[in-house]
Amino acid sequence: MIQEQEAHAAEMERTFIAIKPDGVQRGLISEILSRFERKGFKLVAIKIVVPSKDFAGKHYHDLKERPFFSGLCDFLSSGPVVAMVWEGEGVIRYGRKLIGATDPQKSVPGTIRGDLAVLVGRNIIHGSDGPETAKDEIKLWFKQEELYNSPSLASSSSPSRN
Ligand code: IDP
Ligand code: MG
Repeated sequence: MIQEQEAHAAEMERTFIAIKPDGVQRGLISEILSRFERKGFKLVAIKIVVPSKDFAGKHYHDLKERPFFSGLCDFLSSGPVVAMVWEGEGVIRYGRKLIGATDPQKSVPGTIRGDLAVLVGRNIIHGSDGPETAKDEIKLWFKQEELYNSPSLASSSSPSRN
């Protein structure tokens, strides 16, 4: 049983979430964090970074043929970004639900973009769109040692958490 739990923890799903410069500038950090936290997802890494334009281009590499690519990279590198890794069952797909559609005009009320944004170019938050992207983006933004790993259940000699 303990082994099963450990294996489960080791494979726990993770996603990369970033509050873009517009979200930080508008003072929406705690609002966004609280939506993920209240849902029950676990924050395993967080830092503030101002990415270079080159780094922003790596992050958005799949969009490099799009007409808005350069402007998008300029924007992502225009100020502080809150880069995070969130963990939990179904966090990749459900994180996208919490975020809402790419275009805030099409995001339903109740979602982050639906409630807090108006323009597609200023949609305040990024979330990985699938397991492969999540893995790649976590690796791009974080070193392994920056990610919190829960202590092993088996080796824990601390008092019961009940
Ligand atoms: P996503 O952020 O919902 O995953 P993507 O299609 O991956 O959406 O696009 C990345 C980002 O590029 C969007 O969040 C948005 O800020 C920007 N973007 C997407 N489409 C447009 C557009 O048509 N005009 C301007 N910016 C766009
Ligand atoms: Mg995307």
